[in-house]
Amino acid sequence: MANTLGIVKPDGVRRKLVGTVLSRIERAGLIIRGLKTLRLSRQQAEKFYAVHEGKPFYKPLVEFMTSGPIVVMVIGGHGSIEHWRELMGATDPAKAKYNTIRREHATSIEKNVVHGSDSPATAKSEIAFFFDEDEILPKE
Ligand code: 3AN
Repeated sequence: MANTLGIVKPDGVRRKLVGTVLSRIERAGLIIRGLKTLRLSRQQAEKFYAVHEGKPFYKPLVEFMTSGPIVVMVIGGHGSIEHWRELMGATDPAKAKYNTIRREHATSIEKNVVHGSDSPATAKSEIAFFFDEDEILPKE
């Protein structure tokens, strides 16, 4: 029952998709255990995406992620990591399955509305990046 980190990226907030994303998570039976709105500094975005440093999309990605507010959330529930990634769909919206958030709402591989951790280790470090322990609802 590990938690995962979800983000509504600046394009999603700008396009007023926060409610849609939260609603999909809840309808899927997952639980929102932590939630906040913030704007990443350049330094924070560079650190968050450090694994992509040196890739051609790294700089534009940092630009984009700092271009406006984001919503970060701790998502819990059975199989939350995989389940949230299924709801998001593939990174490239053109390759994402029908009825996924990215297929329905993303406008490009970069402006793809949402983020989700890809493994238990990543989930742990990404959650700690944004949330203190006491900002996360305990598991019941
Ligand atoms: P995901 O968010 O699906 O786990 P990652 O972690 O591989 O994807 O990539 C992080 C973010 O970097 C993506 N959400 C996307 O915004 C951007 N990105 C990844 N690959 C590309 C690419 N080939 N071109 C442009 N942006 C990319």
